[in-house]
Amino acid sequence: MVEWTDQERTIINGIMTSLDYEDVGAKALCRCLIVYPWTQRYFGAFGNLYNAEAIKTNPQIAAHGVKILHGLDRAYKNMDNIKETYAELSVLHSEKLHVDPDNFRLLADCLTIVIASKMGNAFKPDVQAAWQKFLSVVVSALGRQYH
Ligand code: HNI
Repeated sequence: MVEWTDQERTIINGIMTSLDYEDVGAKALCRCLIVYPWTQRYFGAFGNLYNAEAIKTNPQIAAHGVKILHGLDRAYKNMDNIKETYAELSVLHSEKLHVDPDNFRLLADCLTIVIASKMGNAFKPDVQAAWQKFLSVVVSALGRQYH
């Protein structure tokens, strides 16, 4: 099981509670779809993804970005049991959606970039370390049902 120090918990709590879900969720998913265009293949039913502008102004993508952050919320509220918390979501992504699990890491990195750019100087190395540890556990838990 993953161990969290008080400092890590405080940092993750600080980021999650100050997160603007609408803004960050949309920006992170858009960035993922633009930077790694093969991730668009899973969103064929989401309308126009023709170019970066279309992706950034697509309301279905923005709404889905928020949904993903609500998914992240579950991990943050169950820090000591992230694997179990994500068991169902992992099955959904593997068996129903057939999302390549490598893409979880890509989206997690986009999320980190968006948050870092919003936090600026406050995104210090120890903050980044705790945040990336949290996302690594999320990525691993989401990929768990693939093995
Ligand atoms: Ni993901 C649906 C959470 C990464 C493609 N995804 C969901 C839902 C949640 C969620 C929550 C809604 C489930 C439901 O309806 O019961 N996804 C997460 C989280 C991450 C993630 C927390 C990583 C941090 N998803 C990804 C990635 C892709 C992805 C990387 C593809 C590149 N997800 C999808 C698709 C759906 C989805 C596709 C279904 C969308 C729909 O509504 O049809």
